[in-house]
This record gives sequence, C-alpha cells and structure tokens, in this order.
Amino acid sequence: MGCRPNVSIQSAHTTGRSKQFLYVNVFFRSGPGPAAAGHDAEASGTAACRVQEDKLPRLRHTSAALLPLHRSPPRPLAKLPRPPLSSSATGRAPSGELGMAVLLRSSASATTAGPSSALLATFGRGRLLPRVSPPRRTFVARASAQPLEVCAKESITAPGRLGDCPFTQRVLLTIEEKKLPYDLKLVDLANKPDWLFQINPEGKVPIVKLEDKWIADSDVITQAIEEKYPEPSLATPPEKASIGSKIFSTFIGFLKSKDPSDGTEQALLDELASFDSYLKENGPFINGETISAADLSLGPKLYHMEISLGHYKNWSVPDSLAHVKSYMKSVFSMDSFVKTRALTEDVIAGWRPKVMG
Ligand SMILES: N[C@@H](CCC(=O)N[C@@H](CS)C(=O)NCC(=O)O)C(=O)O
Repeated sequence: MGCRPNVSIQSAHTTGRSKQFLYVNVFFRSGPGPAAAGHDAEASGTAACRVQEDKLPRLRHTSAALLPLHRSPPRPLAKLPRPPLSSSATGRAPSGELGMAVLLRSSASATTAGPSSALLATFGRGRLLPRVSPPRRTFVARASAQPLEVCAKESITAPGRLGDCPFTQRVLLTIEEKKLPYDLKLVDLANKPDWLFQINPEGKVPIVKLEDKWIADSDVITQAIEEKYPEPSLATPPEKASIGSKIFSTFIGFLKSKDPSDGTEQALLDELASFDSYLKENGPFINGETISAADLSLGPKLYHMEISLGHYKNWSVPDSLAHVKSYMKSVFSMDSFVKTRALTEDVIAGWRPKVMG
C-alpha cells in the first residue's frame, strides 16, 4: 500500500526545458489498485513533471524517471463559467476519469518554450515517484493540456447527464482516444440558451472550442482535432472513409417507415450485408487492425440503430451478418465508448418523434 499508486501514463507532452530538465505534462490513469494519496482508487488526471533530458528515451518504457512537480487532484467537472457557458453541469461517468487542468511551474525557460506535440508519446504502465511539494514560486503558465470545452446534448431523461447525440459521441470518442482532457457543457436542446446561437447560429451541438474558436459540426471538429493533435493518429485513409456511411440514413428510413413492404428494411439489410462483406475481407475495423475516425463516426450510429430498432420494431441485426455483429460488440465495449454512450432511455426517447411523426 502506501502512497505510491500504480499509474498508467497515457500520454506526455513536453512543455518546456531548462539546463538540466525537460518539463513534461503527463496525463495519467491510476488504479485499480492502491489508491494514490488523496485520489480515488481509479482516477485520472494530469501532472506536471520534470525529467532529465538524457533519461527521455527511458520514458518510452517506464515513467520511473518522472518527478512530479504538481499533480492535480481528480475533480468533478466544473459548472460552466459565465455566459455564454453558464448553465450546465457535467453528466460524466462517475469513474473520476474527468478532464483536468494543471498549472505549470514558472521558470524562464519553461515558460518560453511552447508545447511540443512532436514529443507526444504514449507510454506503458509505470509508476510516478512520490509526490514532491509543489514549489512555492508562482504558477503562471497554463498547462498545454488545458481541457477542451465541448458543448453536448443533455439527457432528457436524466438531467445533468450526457444526452443521446451520436455526433457528439463521435467527437467525445475522438477526444477520448487521443487522451485529451475536456470539460462538458451540457445543453438542454428543448430550451436552447441564447449563448448557443452566439457560438453556433444553427443552434446545434456538438460544438468544441479549439484555439479560442468555437467549431461546430462533428466532421469539422474531428478533422480539426486530428490536425491539432495528430498522435495517436485516427486518420482513416480517404478510400475507406465512406465505408458504412449509408447505414445511418437507411436505418432512419426503416425506423420511420410504417409500411412493412416498402423496401426500407431490405435497403438497410443490403447496406449491412455490404459492410459485413467488407469487414470479412478487411476487418476487424474499417481500417483493418486499428480503430480509426470512420469507426468512431459509425459506432454511435450503429448503437442508436440497435437500441431504437430493437425497441420500436423488435428488430436486430441478423445472425448471418456475423462480422457486423462482432464489429458492434467490439466497438460498443471500448472503454471510450462505454464512457461516452447515451442512456438507452434517451436513445429511445430521442427517436420517438421520428417514429411517431
Ligand atoms: N451535422 C451535424 C449534426 C449535428 C446535430 O444534428 N445535432 C443535433 C443533436 S444530435 C442537434 O443539435 N439538434 C438540435 C436542433 O436540430 O435543433 C454534426 O455532424 O455535428
């Protein structure tokens, strides 16, 4: 036991350097295992650390050389600041895996050097050395890993929780897979606040603040995130980017249909069968062995399809489409997916107007 937690370093980001040290901002997850001092058994956060430059190569294998200067305790995501972001709280999962902010040590060299995404690296499981007291000098520089602000639909069945928007989930999956910290701003889409239209005249979510600019539309947002945070790459090769892209519209056609013989079910089955053949040859994911942006877009749509067609039409993907079934199972069980998925009741309630209309 003691206060040396098992910590898995998810990513590290060089933020500055002095004569002797590189200053590194790490994003860590701890536990399950002995709880870190003041931390829950399973938690995540950011820590500003320093490391001797000649030890840097070792970091690829262990985080033992990291000397924490400051570790931010897990905290629930804050309520929104003033308008335009004043009216929501987070609905994040209760695991403590929340966006964190950390202040970096002030030092002439550390503050002049900008964040270097070139040194962004993913490390294996390691340990943080015991915490040293934060220096008493003023902390002035905001960490490069400042949480992204993400406006998302609020649950209609459980206010305060994340709602049922597949486009928002796609964005959150992208952020999660890139291990970026973020703060959620939940928006009640039934009572849209004025500030929503100020940052997106269309009044839609998701919206993400990137480099002080609000960006709307999941296509644009995920592309911008990929460009700003290229590691780990989630890029889908262009020739594969539209695989499975007709499934969502054909699913909606079938869901809305009131005539069992209008061909909408068959249209969906055809799209799913074509996707099944593709996966059989090229899977298990759209880009082969690794998950990529196209999966993060399609996964939430398949999730909505499964829940809503199951509920409203007692329909499920046929067993004959085994590759699609196994694809759905794999994507739906990813940690990032479980963490960002909508409540079943919200998905059902969200599609009701389409079914009734
Ligand atoms: N093309 C947009 C679609 C976004 C979208 O339709 N969002 C829905 C929630 S899932 C929304 O904000 N609806 C509010 C409205 O239409 O008034 C994207 O990919 O982000």
